[in-house]
Amino acid sequence: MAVVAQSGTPLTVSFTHDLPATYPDWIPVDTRLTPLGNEVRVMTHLHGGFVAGDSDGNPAVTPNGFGPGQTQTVDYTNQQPQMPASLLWFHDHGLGATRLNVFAGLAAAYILRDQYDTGTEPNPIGIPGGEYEIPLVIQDRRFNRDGTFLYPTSDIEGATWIGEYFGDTMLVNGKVSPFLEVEPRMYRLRILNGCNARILSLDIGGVSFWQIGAEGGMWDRSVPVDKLVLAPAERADVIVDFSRLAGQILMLRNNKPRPPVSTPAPALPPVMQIRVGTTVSQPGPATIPESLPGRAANLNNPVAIRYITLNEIDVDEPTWFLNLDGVHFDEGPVTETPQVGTVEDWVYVNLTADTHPMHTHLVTFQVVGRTPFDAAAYEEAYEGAHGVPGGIDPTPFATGPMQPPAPEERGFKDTVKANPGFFTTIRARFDLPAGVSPPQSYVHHCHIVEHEDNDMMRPFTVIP
Ligand SMILES: [Cu+2]
Repeated sequence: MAVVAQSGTPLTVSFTHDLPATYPDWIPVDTRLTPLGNEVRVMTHLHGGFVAGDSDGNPAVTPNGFGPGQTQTVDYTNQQPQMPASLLWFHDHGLGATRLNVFAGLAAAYILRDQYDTGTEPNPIGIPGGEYEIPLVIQDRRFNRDGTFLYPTSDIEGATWIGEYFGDTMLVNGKVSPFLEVEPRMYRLRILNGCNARILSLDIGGVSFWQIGAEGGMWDRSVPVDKLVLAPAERADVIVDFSRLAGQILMLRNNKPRPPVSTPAPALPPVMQIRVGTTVSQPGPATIPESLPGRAANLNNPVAIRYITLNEIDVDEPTWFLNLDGVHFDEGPVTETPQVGTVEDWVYVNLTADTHPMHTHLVTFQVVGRTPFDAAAYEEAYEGAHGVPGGIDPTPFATGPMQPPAPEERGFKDTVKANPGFFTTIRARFDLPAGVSPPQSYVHHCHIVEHEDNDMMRPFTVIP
């Protein structure tokens, strides 16, 4: 399903818990991580939403979530410019159980329109619309022989939680072995990586993509890209021209992402077959528009810089967990407290071996760049009980200049790949929606949902 809303028009939504009171056996809860054991507690988060803390669906505000028969009612502001025409998604965010609730199916698309991006054809932008605009939600899954979903348990004694869930079957919009029939003309594909942990690197065998936007909406111009490297929760809005491919059978394929992106995922190449027909029923746009009515991210004058470390502790032991700033999610005082209306730089200092897609609630951000550094030396200098604490500048350990963001990072984003061997700098303005007063509490976390659940997430509070 998808909710379609208008940018600028607020929406009130009620989510009612109509699920069983406790988890069935095929959803293996690790009761060390959940606030109420094996009870099903749901909480829906609008990913990319600019909303008040108590409409955000986050565990800093409602750590116990919502139980059977309870209703979570939220106000989605759809306010401009923070929520322009864009592809968002809403999904469960239950504390310690997000990976399981999303895996089991609590995720869907949320599409925002405006006067330019109307979703119809023709439109003022000159891009494909109507049935030629196709949202593609990609998720990998495993199955039992009876067709039910399989989520494995840990083989570490005393643990149920696993470090990452990787499927052996790709689903697009919930379909196994999907195919898409297209006409030989231009299409707009809106792709969301909805996997728990898999980083996708997508291509259509030499067919070019023209990317026109990402998480934070449309850009100011189109950018050619040959592959789409999307970590969990990242989105790409692309135009693909099938007009010279009439009669061909193509494959949307997933490849191993190139370094410095790093992931332990086993290979899973086939995503979706694309069958190009021979007749066009509606010609649509003839050219890819060069300029677009969106925006590039260009924030200035940060008033603060925060260093946030990414640590992985006791790998392959029963006490295995991940963290931000060397502390658990709810351990100690809230350390990230931006003042409302100010711009801050947040620096994600990756001390692990893999890429983590870091997601901030409330704000979309500019990717400033990634700086290579000697992670081992930094760690050795500052290591505490559970990794390196937050707040320590890694710049003295840099081994080269900051690398600029990739061309496909030109717009505002809500999820960024923090690659190993680098510290990654993002910049955001911490505004609050109209009529919402500070303090307001949110979270930021890794969007590998296994990591988020254990315990790579921290609260932050926007203060007066
Ligand atoms: Cu992670």
